Amino acid sequence: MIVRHLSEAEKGERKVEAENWNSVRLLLKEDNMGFSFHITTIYAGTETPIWYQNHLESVYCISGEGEVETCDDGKVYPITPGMIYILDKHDKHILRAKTEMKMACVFNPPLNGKEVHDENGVYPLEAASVAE
Ligand code: 9YT
Repeated sequence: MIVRHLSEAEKGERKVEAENWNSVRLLLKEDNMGFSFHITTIYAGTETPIWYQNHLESVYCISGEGEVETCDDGKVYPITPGMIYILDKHDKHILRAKTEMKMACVFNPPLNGKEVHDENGVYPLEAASVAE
């Protein structure tokens, strides 16, 4: 069994910083679980375009408030604690945080831990192999 704690993980390399968010990657590809699990903090007042063309992601809101808009149909879904959105179609979307939001995120395939979004809001699959 593997045991980790957020308060320890966020002190080291598991914490990745981007302009609008940071993410503590508690479970990664190297753990061989077939998915990765992250606690992501989205900064208040930010708007982030995201399109995971190579990954499926589920995002559960632990705290904070915001909204997510799916680009294909312009639908806007409020985000509140307890809400989960599941990007089962590699949905292109825009994530807006009204307050700081804490999210639990699961990725399939798993991230290797180094990824930050490229200019299209994408994690290239190649990033995984480069870091291996
Ligand atoms: C909700 C979301 O996708 N935020 C971007 C960061 C991502 N969750 C990650 O890399 O952990």
